[in-house]
Amino acid sequence: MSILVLMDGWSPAPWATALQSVLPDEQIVIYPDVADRDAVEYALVWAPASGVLNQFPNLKALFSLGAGVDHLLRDASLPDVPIARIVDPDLTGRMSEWVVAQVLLHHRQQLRYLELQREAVWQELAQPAAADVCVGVMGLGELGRDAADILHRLGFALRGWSRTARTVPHVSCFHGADGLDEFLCGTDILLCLLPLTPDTEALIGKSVFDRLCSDGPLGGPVFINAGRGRIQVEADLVAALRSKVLKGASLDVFEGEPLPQDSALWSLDNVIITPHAAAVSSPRALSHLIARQVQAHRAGQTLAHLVDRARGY
Ligand code: NDP
Ligand code: OXD
Repeated sequence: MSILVLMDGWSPAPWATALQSVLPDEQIVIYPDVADRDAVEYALVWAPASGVLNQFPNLKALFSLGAGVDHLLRDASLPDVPIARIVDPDLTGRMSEWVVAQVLLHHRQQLRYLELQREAVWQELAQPAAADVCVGVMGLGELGRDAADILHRLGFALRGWSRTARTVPHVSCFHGADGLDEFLCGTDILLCLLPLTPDTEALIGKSVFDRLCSDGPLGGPVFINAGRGRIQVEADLVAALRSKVLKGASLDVFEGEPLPQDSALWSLDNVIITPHAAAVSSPRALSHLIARQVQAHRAGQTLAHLVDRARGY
């Protein structure tokens, strides 16, 4: 019996090493060097090519090595076994660090201060209080709720938007298509921590940007996305940033990754770009979660953090 490590774009060796150290009695194999495909019971995966997982007839469960599972669900021939995703304090903490850094960079007008610094200009900018700035969090899941909690402690006002009705401390909650308008019109900084599903694909474009609070204390709304790139319509995003419908943006995810060299986003001076690095999955930290999951499943228990395929996340 063996556990497969299969990934595209990530290095599998650190995952195999970390997993072997916490599951010393298990046989860990790395795709494509798999002598006995029938022996594979569990697979740790990131962005497998469509059809590959179908080659393992005795799979019992799949572990997405990210919180998102769009990289798996796009495979129409995915084996019909439970899929568990990453929910872990290490990943959540990394995402909240990135979110807080980006919110503060825009709130404290750091892009403008850097321009002034380059011109050797000593000039203080008017600074609104955090309490006068509303961060609207799209996606009140594991990551959205943690980010909201920390932003609340920094003093920001908070709104949240989810698919179903949620109650989150210190967050004015809205949900569904009916709640979107009211959510957006009071939002100064729009933070996307949504999963990519058929319902969220291309959700954030011109009509969303136009509905954000245009007369807020920052002098224009800001868009921050660490959810998935295909949730944003990049042509609309570029137009909104050029026309100053949006004052600025921080983007970790893109319609196509790596972001193409010729993307207009690279050259806009009101945009901060990171290369899908907001919350990396750490083999050392996450191997413990995977080991607990494998042990629980072998003991006949239900896996934690299961994905609902019909919902898409
Ligand atoms: P969760 O599944 O815990 O939360 C998802 C949230 O999105 C829920 O609140 C859900 O609503 C909401 N949602 C889903 N579909 C819709 C919809 N159609 N309309 C409104 N709200 C919707 O996910 P996580 O918080 O763990 O992760 C979120 C995403 O972050 C991941 O799917 C991944 O794409 C991205 N990510 C990016 C990383 C990076 O490095 N850039 C790293 C890790 C994750 P409800 O509460 O009603 O179910
Ligand atoms: C994830 C990611 O989904 O890294 O965890 O994008």
